[in-house]
Formats: sequence, structure tokens, C-alpha cells
Amino acid sequence: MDVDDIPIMVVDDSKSIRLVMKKILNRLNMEDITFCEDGAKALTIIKQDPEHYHLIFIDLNMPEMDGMALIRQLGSARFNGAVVIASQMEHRVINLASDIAKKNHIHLIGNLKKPFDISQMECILEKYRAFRQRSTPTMNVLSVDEIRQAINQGRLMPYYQPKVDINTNQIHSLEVLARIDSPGDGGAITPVNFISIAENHNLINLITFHLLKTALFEYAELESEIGDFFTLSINISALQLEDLNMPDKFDAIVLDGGLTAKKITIEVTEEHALKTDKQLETLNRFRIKGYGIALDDFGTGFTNISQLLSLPFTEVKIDRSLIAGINDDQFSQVIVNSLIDLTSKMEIELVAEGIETIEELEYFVKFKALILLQGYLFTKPKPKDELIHWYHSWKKTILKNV
Ligand code: G
Ligand code: G
Ligand code: MN
Repeated sequence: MDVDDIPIMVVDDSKSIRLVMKKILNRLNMEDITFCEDGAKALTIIKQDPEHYHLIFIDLNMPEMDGMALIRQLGSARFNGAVVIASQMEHRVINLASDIAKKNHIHLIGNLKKPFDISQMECILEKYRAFRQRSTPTMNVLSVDEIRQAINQGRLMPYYQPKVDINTNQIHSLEVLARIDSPGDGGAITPVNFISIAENHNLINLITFHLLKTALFEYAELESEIGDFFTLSINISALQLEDLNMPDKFDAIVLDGGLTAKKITIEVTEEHALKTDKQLETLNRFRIKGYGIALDDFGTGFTNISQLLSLPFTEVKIDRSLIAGINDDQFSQVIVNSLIDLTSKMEIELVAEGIETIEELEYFVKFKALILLQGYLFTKPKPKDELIHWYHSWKKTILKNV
């Protein structure tokens, strides 16, 4: 487990529980832990610096301020780390707690059942890591000039990662993920190192349109090799949705590239989109033109399941923080099962992101007609030729196993 030591708080009125938590966390190399025996004390400490703690474990049942009240108060204190409820919870309580947390803008990522054990805690830390990953910038951020140069030199390219239909064993869609080829030191540069700079310096449309054109150009070969019906999924920043003409600009490129709107899905992240009327208008316009629209990273933002009903999404992608270890995690199972229930009734496509293990895959077998899977277990994102190569060997494996 490669989670660095992070500032953690444990709020529990039982001394023996606090001791057990300390033991388990220490064994996983977590040393920076603050213990509180009641909610009021926890709140006072957090209010002094709401950014400090990354992860809080809260007991639901405490005298005076209980866990739910504390979660509500953390919302008012603008705490933006992750919360884990350290109590046994039955199904309805999980759904309700998740709703209350979202209403209060709190990221509830899981629950720990008593007796706590180390593998449960490892799973929580993995979910935490997945939750945190996308908002953490890395060290090698590119400069504006380096980004411009990369585009001009043709080093910005689409990588593709499939959304797999394990019911039919077909590729349902390929997600286009931006990469900058970096000669010499191996691996391509990933979006965390350039997308937000590009957004801030008015380069993001250039990136999107360049990737879109290249993907449209490569589609013919991908289609002839992969053969199955599949769509392209393109990520768009919330910022780009502020431009009411974005769908027109986008559509002109798609038509020019010889594809139609219904072959393309626009992915927007839950965390940043859906904040303004303009964003919703642009999304609607994409939809009216016939594009699919996907709510990406569901679980990292604050949309609750019932709000999904009122938004024009054709697809929901469940964030890896809800998928990691789902086979052994009742909290994720309850939330994901509710989503499966809702989206299948509404004919919304549902995708589980970040499938890494056989056990996670196996959990979804019983839902195989209702959900698509995407993740490293199938393949990491790859450039066109490598993806085609992967596809042929994957097909062979499947044929051998049926
Ligand atoms: O592999 P991965 O590191 O590709 O992507 C990290 C994040 O960057 C993803 O959450 C994805 O939404 C975002 N991303 C990838 N490609 C693009 C892109 O072309 N435009 C925008 N706006 N975001 C992208
Ligand atoms: O746009 P979105 O956030 O959905 O982008 C997917 C991101 O998740 C990309 O950064 C991609 O490289 C990454 N990703 C895809 N599959 C897996 C996986 O199985 N595990 C992990 N940790 N990340 C994944
Ligand atoms: Mn995406």
C-alpha cells in the first residue's frame, strides 16, 4: 500500500475503539492521527483549519453531538476531506447517510464495521487514495509554452480505454484520454500535468479539438479492426461548457470527420460541472444535437441519486473510489446497487470505472446486462495501434474461455 502518511482524525467516544483504531492505522504506517472523544471537540479543532485533515473517522452513535450531526456541521465548516463512518450500518441507513452527506457537501467514502480489521482499513485507504488522486497535482506540471510546443510538434495524442460489455463481450465505447508523448523518458505525460494549465491559458479548446480530429481520423481503422459497434467518449472540462457555442463548434468538427453525433458521448466530471445555468444549457444543446452525455466520476461530487432524474444524462460513470474493493465493501455495494436499479429503469447507461481486480470484476457478473466495465484489469489507456493489438489478444482469451 503506497498511501503516504496523511493527517487523520478519529472521533469516537469509546477509549478502547480509539486504541484499536490507533493500532490498525499505525500498522498501515499512518502516524499523524488526532483522537477526539466527542463531536464538539472535533469540530472546534477542524474549524481552526478545515484544510488540514484529509480523512475523518466518525462513530455514528455518540452522546451529545452524534455522527450525523457532526457530518452536517462539517459541511458548514467547509471541510473538504473524506469522511468514513465507523459503525455498522444497515442498507437504508447507508443510502440516507450518503444523501445527507451530499446535501451538506461532505465526501462520505465508506463505512467500517466493528470489529475493525486491517483489511477493511486497507480498503478504506485505497478508496481514499482513488478519491484524492484526481485532485492532486503532480510535480512535473508543464508550462504553457511546453504545452503549445507539444501541440505544434504533434505530440498531443489520444489514448484509448475501452468500456467493456461483459454480457456480449463487445467494446461498447472507447474513451479518449489526452496524452503528451514525451521522447526519451518512456511514459507519456498524463492530463493532471497539463489540463488545468491549458484551461487557465485558453488552450483547452485547442486540445479538445485536436484530440477529437485525431480520434475521428483514427476511427475508421479502429472500426475495421474492432468491428463491433462502438462509440467514442470525449472528456470536456466544465469550463468549456460555459461557452454556449461549444456544441456548434464541436459538431462542425464531427461532421467534417465523417461521424455522427450519436456515435459520440461527451463526458463531464461530476465534481466541477453542473454548477451554472450556462453549463446545463450547453449540455442540453449537446443532447439535442444527438450526443450522448455522461456524468463522469460519480461519487466524487454532490449529485444525489434522485437528482440524476432531472438531468439530461444518458450515462453515469461510477468513480473508482466507489468501485475499489466493492466485492468486500457493503457501503459501495449499497450505493452502486441503488444506481444500477435506477439507471436500468431509466435506460441510462451505467459504467463502473477503475476495475483493477478479478474480485471486483466478479462482483459485477450478476449485473452484467446492466453495467459496462472499464479499468486496468482489461487494459490501461493505449495509443491506437497498441489498443488494436490488445483487442485481438483479449478476443482470443475470451473465445478460449467460452
Ligand atoms: O488517465 P487519466 O490520467 O487519463 O485522465 C485523468 C483525468 O484527465 C480524467 O479524469 C479525465 O477526465 C481528464 N482528461 C483526460 N483527457 C482529457 C481531455 O481531453 N480533456 C479534458 N478536459 N480532460 C481530460
Ligand atoms: O475521465 P476519468 O476520470 O474517468 O478518467 C479515467 C481515469 O482513470 C484516467 O486517468 C485513467 O487512466 C484512470 N484509470 C482507468 N482505469 C483505471 C484503473 O483500473 N485504476 C486506476 N487507478 N485508474 C484507472
Ligand atoms: Mn472520463
